[in-house]
Amino acid sequence: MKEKLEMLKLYNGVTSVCSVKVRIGLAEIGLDYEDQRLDIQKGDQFDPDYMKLNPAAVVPTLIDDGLVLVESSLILEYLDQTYNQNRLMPVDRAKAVAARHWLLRCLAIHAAVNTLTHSTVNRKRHLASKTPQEIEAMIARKPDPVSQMKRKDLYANGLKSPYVSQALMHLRSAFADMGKVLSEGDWVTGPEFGIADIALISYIDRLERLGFRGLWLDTEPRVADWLASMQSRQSYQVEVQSKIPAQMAEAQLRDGSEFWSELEDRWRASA
Ligand SMILES: N[C@@H](CCC(=O)N[C@@H](CS)C(=O)NCC(=O)O)C(=O)O
Repeated sequence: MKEKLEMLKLYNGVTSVCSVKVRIGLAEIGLDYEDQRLDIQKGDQFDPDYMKLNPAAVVPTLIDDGLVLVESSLILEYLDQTYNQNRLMPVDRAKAVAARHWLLRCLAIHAAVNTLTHSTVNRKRHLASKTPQEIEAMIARKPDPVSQMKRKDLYANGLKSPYVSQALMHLRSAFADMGKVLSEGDWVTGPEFGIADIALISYIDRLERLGFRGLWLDTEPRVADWLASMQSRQSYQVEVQSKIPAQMAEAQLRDGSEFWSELEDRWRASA
């Protein structure tokens, strides 16, 4: 196990799903960290100094003793390997592969949750508070032209965007697979809590915070039970529940719930 020479530094956003994922991982392992909070609504991620660390201009970024790490799933695995003797990774070969598969799937699941967040509450807020030119300028700051294209489409078309169809397809298969594995054990890779549970919690939690729990409640009730177990862990309470201001959480739920009926129609139509 590596000796920790200096405090880990985590650049993160308070509600950002991939930041939450790493913060929960740090708490589960029992690692302290220096909390470098970025306001991604304001655009702190585009600061040129920050972009030297994370050229994609996204959070999170972890600094460990001069080593710069990006990508939340990789950061989780690095922390487990370096400071936790791989205790969050299943020992069983097949279960370890399954855990890594979930870490990879997080890229698509992240994109899906990002789509549902931006096509609903974020779109509504930006359209209400910014001119079309301001929205265009905000999107133009994103370094990746494909991300720009996606964001433009979500703000133009909301839940009618084709990216929403893609998001629902990935979520449907993720929930079905979660339901299946959760019928075999309490956690995503079996009877032991592990890295795949930490990797997935923030995404499902965000959907619930948007008022979209109908995406799994009736069809995959085991996902709801798993989410409740995750939310009762101390790591979640400390790193999510107590850090997201109540007012912010209430506004997200109120705004998101307005879109549930339209989203539900799309969800049923795409089944
Ligand atoms: N695959 C990356 C995704 C990182 C990402 O997109 N982060 C979001 C917050 S969850 C972000 O920083 N967004 C800022 C923006 O879109 O400008 C990871 O898991 O770390």
